Amino acid sequence: MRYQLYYWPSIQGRGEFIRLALEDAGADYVDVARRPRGMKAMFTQMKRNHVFAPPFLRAGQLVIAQTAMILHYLGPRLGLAPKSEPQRLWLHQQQLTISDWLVEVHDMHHPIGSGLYYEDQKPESRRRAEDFRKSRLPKFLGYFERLERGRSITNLELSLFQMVEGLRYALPKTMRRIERKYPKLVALHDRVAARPRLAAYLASERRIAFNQQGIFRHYPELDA
Ligand SMILES: N[C@@H](CCC(=O)N[C@@H](CS)C(=O)NCC(=O)O)C(=O)O
Repeated sequence: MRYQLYYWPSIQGRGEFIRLALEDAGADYVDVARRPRGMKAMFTQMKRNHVFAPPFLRAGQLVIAQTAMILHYLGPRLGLAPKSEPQRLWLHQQQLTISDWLVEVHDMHHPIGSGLYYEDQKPESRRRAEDFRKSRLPKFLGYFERLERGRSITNLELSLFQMVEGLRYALPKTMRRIERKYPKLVALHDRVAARPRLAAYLASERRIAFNQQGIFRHYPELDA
C-alpha cells in the first residue's frame, strides 16, 4: 500500500507525528504537499473529502484526518501498535493526551487567537508560557514519565520522542533545567533517535528543521 500523507510542506507540525511512524516502519508513502503542485492537490482533497485541517492520510479509498486517529489506523498496519482492542484503545487514549499537550504548546505563542500574529499577543503569550512552564509542562512530563509502557516501540513512543525534541527547541533553558527529573523520557528519546530508520530519516532532507512557523517555536522571551 502506498500511503499519501497530506500536510503543510514547510513545517514539522502535527504531520511530523505521522511522518515519524511512516519513516520508522519503512512504509511506502508520498508527502504529497511537498511535491510540485502538491498544495493544490491538498486543497482539492480537503474540499472533496470534507477535511477541516491537515494532516490527513489517504490509504486506498480511505481518507482519514485527525492526527491521533491516523495513528490509530496506521499503528497495527505498521507494526507500531498492539493488535488487541483494549490495548489499542489505551494507546489511542494516550495519543489523544499528546494531542491535548500539543495544543497547549501551540497556545504558548498563540494564546488569544490562531488568526493573529504572535506579535499581536505578546503580553498574553508571556503569561501563558509562564503558566505552561511552571504548571502544565511538569504535569504532562510527569504523567508520561510515570506511565507504564513496556519495552516495545509504538506510535506513542515515537510521539514522546517528538515532544521532547520539540520542547528542547522551543524551551531550551527550561528543558535543560528540568529534564533530569524525567530520566525515563530522556532515555526513551535517545532510544527512539537511535533506531536505524529513524536515525537515517532525522539526518536526511526529508526531516524539516524546526522553525518559527511550526507548533514548536523558540521565542527566548517565553523561555526561562
Ligand atoms: N485536531 C487536529 C488539529 C489539526 C490542526 O489544527 N491542523 C493545523 C495544522 S497543525 C491546521 O492546519 N489548522 C488549520 C485551522 O485550524 O484552520 C489534529 O490533531 O490533527
